[in-house]
Amino acid sequence: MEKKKNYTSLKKLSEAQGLDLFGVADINGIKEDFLINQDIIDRFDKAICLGMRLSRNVLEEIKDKPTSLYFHHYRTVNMLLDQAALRLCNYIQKKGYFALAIPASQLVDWKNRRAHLSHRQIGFLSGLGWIGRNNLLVNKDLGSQFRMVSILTDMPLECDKPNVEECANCRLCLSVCPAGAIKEEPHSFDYSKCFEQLREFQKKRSVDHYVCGICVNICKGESK
Ligand code: B12
Ligand code: SF4
Ligand code: SF4
Repeated sequence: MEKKKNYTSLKKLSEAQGLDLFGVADINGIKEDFLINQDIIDRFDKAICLGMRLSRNVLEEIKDKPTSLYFHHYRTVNMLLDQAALRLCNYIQKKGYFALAIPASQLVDWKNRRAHLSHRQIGFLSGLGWIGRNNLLVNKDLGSQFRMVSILTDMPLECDKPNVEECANCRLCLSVCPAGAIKEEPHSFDYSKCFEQLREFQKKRSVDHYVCGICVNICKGESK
């Protein structure tokens, strides 16, 4: 009863801030891989994943390279996600539990290009979508057109179940990737080719950061 009540209150709080996706994952069994100090990570057994949709009009301006509108949008959505996560953390802490927001986009291991944890993995475990051929989390309604943030907590909460859907017959993203990084099987995705392409965009000053958005634009989901 308490778990359901807490779940509903947090979901309402996230919706009130304009967020589109909410899910909770059981992280026992995966938290050892997080790049977070052991004494801190021991406190948590769940992760809340929040998702915010991206603007269709901003994405549609992307043809063969990232645009400055997309770069601005990317930063704005990250900021909104980080702020929403912080508000949820404060709410949880006031209720007497631990909570830690993991930044929407921050690297802690530059050599291996890893963050504190993978929002894709948390999003998958909290039932927000499946890992697509484009290596992104794909939601039934939003496709890949959303960004995420996660919050670690020990608050009693119902946990969601992973999604069993998949890309099935869709192959739209395979032909649009300028780097040829997207393959038939999600696990064959070529990180190096993708990263080289993003560096190339940055070098040519298309945008001043490692963004692209081409595979995000093509993966629209059902809410077209
Ligand atoms: C570093 C990084 C990059 C690096 C890539 C390095 C890397 N190894 O991921 C670079 C700069 C190249 C990059 C590129 C992009 N990124 Co990036 N990136 C990140 C960041 C900051 C960290 C990722 C990380 O730590 N990876 C470490 C590895 C171990 O984890 P992972 O690859 O994320 O997860 C894999 C495993 O966990 C496994 N897995 C887990 N569960 C399951 C279940 C099943 C069934 C399967 C098969 C696999 C599986 O599959 C996952 C996907 O391969 C995250 C934010 C975050 N904290 O998660 C954003 C993030 C992944 N990026 C994102 C996006 C959108 C992009 C770009 C489109 C750029 C842009 N904004 O225009 C491209 C897309 C590239 C692509 N198609 O994958 C979004 C993805 C949103 C979504 N809907 O999925 C994230 C989550 C940021 C956010 N806050 O939303 N990124
Ligand atoms: S565009 Fe189609 S094939 Fe590519 S990730 Fe999205 S649903 Fe999967
Ligand atoms: S982000 Fe760009 S280069 Fe990387 S997989 Fe998507 S379309 Fe290809």
